[in-house]
Amino acid sequence: MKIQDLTNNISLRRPLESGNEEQLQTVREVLANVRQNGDVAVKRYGAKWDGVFLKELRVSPEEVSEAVSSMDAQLVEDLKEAALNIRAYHDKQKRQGYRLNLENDSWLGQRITALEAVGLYVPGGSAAYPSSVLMNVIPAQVAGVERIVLVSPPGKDGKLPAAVLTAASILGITEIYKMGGAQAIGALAYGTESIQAVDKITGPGNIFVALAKREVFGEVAIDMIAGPSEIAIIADETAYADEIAADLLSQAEHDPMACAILVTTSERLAEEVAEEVENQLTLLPREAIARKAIENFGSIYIAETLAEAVQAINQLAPEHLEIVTDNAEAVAGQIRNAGAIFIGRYSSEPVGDYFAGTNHVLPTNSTARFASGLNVDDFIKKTSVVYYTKETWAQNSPKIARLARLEGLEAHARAVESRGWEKGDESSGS
Ligand code: HSO
Ligand code: ZN
Repeated sequence: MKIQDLTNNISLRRPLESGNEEQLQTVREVLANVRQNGDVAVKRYGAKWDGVFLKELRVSPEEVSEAVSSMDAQLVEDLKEAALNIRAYHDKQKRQGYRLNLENDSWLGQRITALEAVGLYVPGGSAAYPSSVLMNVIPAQVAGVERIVLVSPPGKDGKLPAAVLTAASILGITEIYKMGGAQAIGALAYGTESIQAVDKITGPGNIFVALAKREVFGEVAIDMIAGPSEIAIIADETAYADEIAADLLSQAEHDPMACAILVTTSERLAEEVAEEVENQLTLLPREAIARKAIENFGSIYIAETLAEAVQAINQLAPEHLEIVTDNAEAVAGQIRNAGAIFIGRYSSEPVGDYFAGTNHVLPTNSTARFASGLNVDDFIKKTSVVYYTKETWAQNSPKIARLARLEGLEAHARAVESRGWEKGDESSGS
């Protein structure tokens, strides 16, 4: 890993994969076809890209129970415990509506309503993570979403990974379809004969899925378009090089485009971590991926002071930030921009990926400057409510009419003025 002096202009901003014209054309064609031909189109694309033609897209209860019983019992327990932790953390995010009482029995309100139906996309292959099923589904359940649909591309054997089905089953999710790619996004957005459309689509996917999500956005809501994983670590003399290296590699193994950065005040640590990363890399099953990530976006920076390190991190706005320093809690207090913060030696990043209860769907590419990790708010909406009684109307309608005329909107002015005293008493609101 390259060691360099911190210059305060480091940036994690990497080109967001935005696909090429040909890929976009394909996605548009697939979406149009699914919109027009429904299930048939979904199944044909499945045959073409997943290598299996399915008569039935929906996963049967038998398939789910078969998957669950094939799993190691301890792993099922671990998933359950993780699910409990995630639920406990997200329960605290639940919101109440509110009411602001005005004079004369008038009131304003904000009503919280869960989205009715959401679809979660679970990628196929080696990125089919049961932990991501938990992280996407639980906030939706806590929000009170009634219908949660899961879609994922099947393997050539026409099956979904047992671990994904088990995670879904632990959460009580029963509406699961074997479909992937742009066709799955089309099916969720437009609906088909066998799949009802949803209101929001969440979850990561390959470039075709990302492009399709962008295309259907507006007709349905989508979550963020997540980029490759990122980890930044602030460490001082008190940190252990082998632990820091291991944590950097934990995110490097996700993707050749993943990013791993150490900012340290200790030259000794910088050198030892560089050496450790190399040693540990050769021992990793996913060495090839992690090595590419380290080569592409792995760096060690030496800062003069912790304050300088903090400033650099706030500019970076990394997805994950670990703070392994003396008095790490105090340092954490100075961080403005990070998707998630892990304090101290024992809060290694994977603690949050799997188990602590915080969400692992987090803003990447420096978007932590303005964005938050997936949370309960992503699955609710807020509706404002106004109830003016006759008295409040009478007091305020001249002001409203004047403001309307200021904007040249006469019909607005006349609408508020049209309420007349002579027409009798106000009707009751609720
Ligand atoms: N660290 C990833 C999430 C994940 N890790 C899933 C393991 N499984 C998000 O950046
Ligand atoms: Zn991870």
